[in-house]
Amino acid sequence: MKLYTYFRSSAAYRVRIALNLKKLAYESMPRHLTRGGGEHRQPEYLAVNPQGLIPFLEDGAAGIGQSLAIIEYLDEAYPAPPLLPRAPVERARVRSLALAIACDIHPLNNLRVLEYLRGPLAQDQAAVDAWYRHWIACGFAALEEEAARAEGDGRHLVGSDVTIADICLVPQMYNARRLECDLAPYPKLREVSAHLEGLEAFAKAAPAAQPDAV
Ligand SMILES: N[C@@H](CCC(=O)N[C@@H](CS)C(=O)NCC(=O)O)C(=O)O
Repeated sequence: MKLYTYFRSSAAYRVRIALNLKKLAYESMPRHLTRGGGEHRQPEYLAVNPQGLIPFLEDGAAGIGQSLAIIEYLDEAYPAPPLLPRAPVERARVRSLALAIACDIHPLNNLRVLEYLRGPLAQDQAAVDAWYRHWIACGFAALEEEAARAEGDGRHLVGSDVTIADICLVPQMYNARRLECDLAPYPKLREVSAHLEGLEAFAKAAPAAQPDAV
């Protein structure tokens, strides 16, 4: 298996966690997101992934983009350990929390969005940082409330096993800390993330542990 990745990409971080949880070996194919205008924008990478985003997984002849599609593929093709609960309501709850992060928080703070704010919209760095923190705060406030209702055990967002919701949470917490967001209002999210970050599969997937970390 080959994973096109970038050490700081939180979407790739999700996939690295899933691969590690399932103990799947993979070759890391780093593509730097800012060097030379972004290696993910080069024709060579666009030929691999026309969406021009990181991550992208190759498993034999199959190529898959979009982190949640990749993770669900891995969960179906390599079922142990499962990353979704069995009960339909719990599966939906896990997906709802994962999507709240992957669709409603992360895209607003993606590199190309921040570049558009800085470039065509002529916003200074202070305004861009305020934008970033605003969308984290909006998303995390809802997630903290949801975490209280999701009946997690305090170490996982839902239930007592690692799920795709947890896999999305930890990289988003990493982003929030990197941008010095105030995390004091989210004790549940902090508690769950602190536990998960101590697990080997999460620690090995962390940005600082990647071969392309600079
Ligand atoms: N929804 C996509 C998001 C992928 C994505 O946006 N990746 C970021 C890195 S975390 C990226 O490639 N950004 C490049 C850019 O914004 O130019 C997924 O979950 O895989």
